[in-house]
Amino acid sequence: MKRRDFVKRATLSSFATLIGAEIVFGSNMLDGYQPLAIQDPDPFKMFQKNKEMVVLNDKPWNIEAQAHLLDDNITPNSAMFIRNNGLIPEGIDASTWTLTIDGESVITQKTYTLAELKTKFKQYSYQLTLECGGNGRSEFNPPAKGNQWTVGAVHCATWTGVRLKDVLEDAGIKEDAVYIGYHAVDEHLSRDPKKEPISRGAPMIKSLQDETLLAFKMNGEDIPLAHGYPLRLVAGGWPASVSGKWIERISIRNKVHDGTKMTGTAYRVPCEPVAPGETVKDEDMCIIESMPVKSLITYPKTGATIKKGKTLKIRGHAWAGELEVSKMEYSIDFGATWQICPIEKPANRLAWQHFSATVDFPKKGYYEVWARATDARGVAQPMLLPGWNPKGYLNNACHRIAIKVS
Ligand SMILES: Nc1nc2c(c(=O)[nH]1)N[C@H]1C(S)=C(S)[C@@H](COP(=O)(O)O)O[C@H]1N2
Ligand SMILES: [Mo]
Repeated sequence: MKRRDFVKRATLSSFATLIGAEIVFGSNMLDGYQPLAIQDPDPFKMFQKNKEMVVLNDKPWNIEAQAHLLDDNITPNSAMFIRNNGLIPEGIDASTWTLTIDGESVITQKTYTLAELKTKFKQYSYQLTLECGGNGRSEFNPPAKGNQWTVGAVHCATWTGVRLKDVLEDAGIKEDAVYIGYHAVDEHLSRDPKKEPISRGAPMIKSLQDETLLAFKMNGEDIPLAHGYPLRLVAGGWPASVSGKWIERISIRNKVHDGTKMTGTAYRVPCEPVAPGETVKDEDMCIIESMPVKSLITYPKTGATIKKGKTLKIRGHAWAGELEVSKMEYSIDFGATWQICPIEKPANRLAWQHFSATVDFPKKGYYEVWARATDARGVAQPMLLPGWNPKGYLNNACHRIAIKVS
């Protein structure tokens, strides 16, 4: 009963903030009623996104970037894709927020306020590539259900927080620990409080990495609400679904975490390649871990026209999950020949790397520029769609842009 009242009051005040005025008779509104003024909200204003971002779904909110919007080395909020499985929480009060560490494999269950986290543990900042496991899903055939991401479900912002490792070790990790699982406060679409929209996690080896943070800042400011304010797990290089937003509890598990979206076809792919459309048995599916090598041409925007005799500067980013990108190439002849282009070192481990090149075109006409990255183990991006899987994950095919020389 208490929580219900609280939610209602908090909702009223967040409605008022969105509308920009007090809702005078707001206490008469039935729980769940949405004032007309926000029934059709402007997502670009609400989330402070660039107007060229593409809304894929509004219930829940899923919004993606276009390649040219991701040109910055450090992605600003305005170009960061939003991926939600449930409803963005309302009325969050950071001053009363707590994080609990529990689970079968915790030595002492502990609860920390945000202030305690910030003062008790050393703070670190890392730039981290977070890509949705379903980025590129729109190209799979037979089509995969889910948000039809094209290329824009990736970002690389700077996150500041404390190491998950330091917090877990403070509570104490039993020897039988295998995995961590996160629990967040976003509501299931059904609004059934017993259901979690998502509760994923990572093996201990990833959880204890230096770069795996419990973050409270993004690009030097409070994390925007849609990206996990006031506390977010960030695990760069792995499917971004591991990076739980609005985290209130982390369980140290003595088995692989079995929360919502850890099983079945969710964020899992066939352990061995299968034919397109094939049904795959549960026990033949494996959890996605490090993301594959990939790159994006962020300048110019596809469709650009240049004058004959002029060279074209291209640039973009490349990333490879846990690995570094060691080679970057581009092709202007549909992949028949490839030119090497310089690739910078990452700002830190798990940050994307920048490439640029000056391209010459032999004559007037239509061209495509294709980009191909190779990781430190020598694995290159495929030119065409990689292995089909039931939910359309891990499409790391080469990115292409169209260019006309006139
Ligand atoms: N609590 C919570 N965390 C979440 C999600 C969610 O729905 N709820 N979505 C996950 C998925 S699938 C992705 S791809 C990333 C997206 O992060 P972003 O919205 O900050 O870009 O958040 C992850 N963390
Ligand atoms: Mo995702």
